[in-house]
Amino acid sequence: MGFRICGSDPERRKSKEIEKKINTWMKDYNKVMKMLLLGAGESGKTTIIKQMKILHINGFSKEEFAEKRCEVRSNIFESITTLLSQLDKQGLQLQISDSLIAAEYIRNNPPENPDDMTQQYYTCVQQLWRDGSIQNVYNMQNKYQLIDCAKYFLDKIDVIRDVSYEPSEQDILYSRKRTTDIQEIQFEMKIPKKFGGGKQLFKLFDVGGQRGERKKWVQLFDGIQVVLFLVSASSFDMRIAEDETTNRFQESLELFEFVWTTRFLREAGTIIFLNKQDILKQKIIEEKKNIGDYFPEYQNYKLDPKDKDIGENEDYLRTRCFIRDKFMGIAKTAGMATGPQRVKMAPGFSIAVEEKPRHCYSHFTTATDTNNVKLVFDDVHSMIITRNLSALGIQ
Ligand SMILES: Nc1nc2c(ncn2[C@@H]2O[C@H](COP(=O)(O)OP(=O)(O)O)[C@@H](O)[C@H]2O)c(=O)[nH]1
Ligand SMILES: [Mg+2]
Repeated sequence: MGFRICGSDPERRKSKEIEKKINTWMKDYNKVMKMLLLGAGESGKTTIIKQMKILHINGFSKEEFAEKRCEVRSNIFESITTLLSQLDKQGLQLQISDSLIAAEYIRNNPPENPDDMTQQYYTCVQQLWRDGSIQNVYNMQNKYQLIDCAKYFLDKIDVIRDVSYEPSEQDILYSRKRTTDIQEIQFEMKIPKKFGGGKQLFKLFDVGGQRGERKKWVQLFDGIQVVLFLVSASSFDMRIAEDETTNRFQESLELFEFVWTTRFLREAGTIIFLNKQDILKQKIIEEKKNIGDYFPEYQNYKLDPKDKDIGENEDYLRTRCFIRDKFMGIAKTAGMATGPQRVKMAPGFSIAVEEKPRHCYSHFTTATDTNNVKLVFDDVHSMIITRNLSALGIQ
C-alpha cells in the first residue's frame, strides 16, 4: 500500500511523518486483526463463526458434516421431548388418538445416540408435530426454553430421517450446540482497492455465552482490536435458560454494559449485531407481539424519520430501532462520565488525559443468512480500515 503526498518542504516533512505512521500501522495491521465474539447464550456467536467458514475458509470438513448430522438429530430429539413435557405442564391434551401412541413411544424409547433414532421414532415425532396441541405448545414457546431451530428441523423430518442424510450448509447454520470452550478461526479477507489492496488476516474467537462460561472471557481480552457483540433481538419476550426468571433482552443490555465499560476492552472497537431480525420481524408482523408489554417505555418511543424505510412494516422498524437505541443509550452514557483519567508516567508523576469519545457501531443482522452476513462483514471490514485511518488523521 502506498500513499504519495506532494507539496512544499514543511508539507513534505509532514507527509513523510504520516507515511512513517502508516507504515508502522500497516505492519501491525498486516499481522493479524483479533476479533472477539461476545453476547449472551443463543445470540448467534457460533453461527457467525460458521458463516466465516463458509465465506472465507473452505466450508466444512467431512468430519464436521458427520458431527453436524448428529447435532441436527439431537436437536430433533431435544425439541420433541421439550414440546411433550411442556404439553403436560401447560395443561393441554393431545388431539389425535394416534398421537397418544406416538407420545408413549417417544417417552419410552429415548435413543442412546441421536444417529440411532429408529424409523419408528421419526414417524412418531412427525405424528406429534402434526397434532394441534403440540402446535399450540410450540406457539407458547416464550413461556419455556425451546431451541430456535425446532420448527426448522421438525418440518424437515422426511429429509433428516433418511439413512444417507447429509446436512446442507443451511442445516448446519440452523443446528444448535451449546458452546463450552473457546474456539478460534483464522481467515483472510481482501482489502478493497480503494484502501490500498492486499489481504487482511483475521483471528476470530468464539466463547460460550451462558453465565457459567463468562469467567473464561477475560483471558481473551488482551490484544483484542474489535468486539462483535451479538444480541438476540427477537428475545424480548423470553427468559434466559440459566434462571428462567431474567428477561433475555434485559440480560443482554446488562452484559453489554459490562463489555462496554470494562477497562480491558477500552481500546477495542465495538460493533453490535442486532441479530435474529428474521424472527423479530415475524414476531411483530405475524404474531403481533408488542415489545411495549415487556418494556413500557416503548409506548413513548418515536421512530426517527431517518430510520423510516419505505415498504418495510412500521411496527417492525419501530421495534428494531427501539432495541438499537437501548444499546446506544448505554454506549453514550455508561463509562463516559468519568472525565479526565490520570495516567501514571513515572513514580509520583501522572498526567490528566482527556478520554477520547468512543463510538459504538451497530448492524441489523440475520446470522443464518449467508448473503446478509457477507454484506455486513464487508461493511465491518471497511469500517475497521476507515476507523484506523481516521485515528491516524488520514481520513
Ligand atoms: N432464525 C434465526 N436463527 C438464528 C439466527 N442466529 C442464530 N440463530 C440460531 O440460534 C441458535 C443459537 O445460535 P448460536 O450461534 O449457537 O448462538 P451462541 O450461543 O451465541 O453461539 C442456533 O440454532 C442458530 O441457528 C438468526 O439470525 N435467525
Ligand atoms: Mg456458541
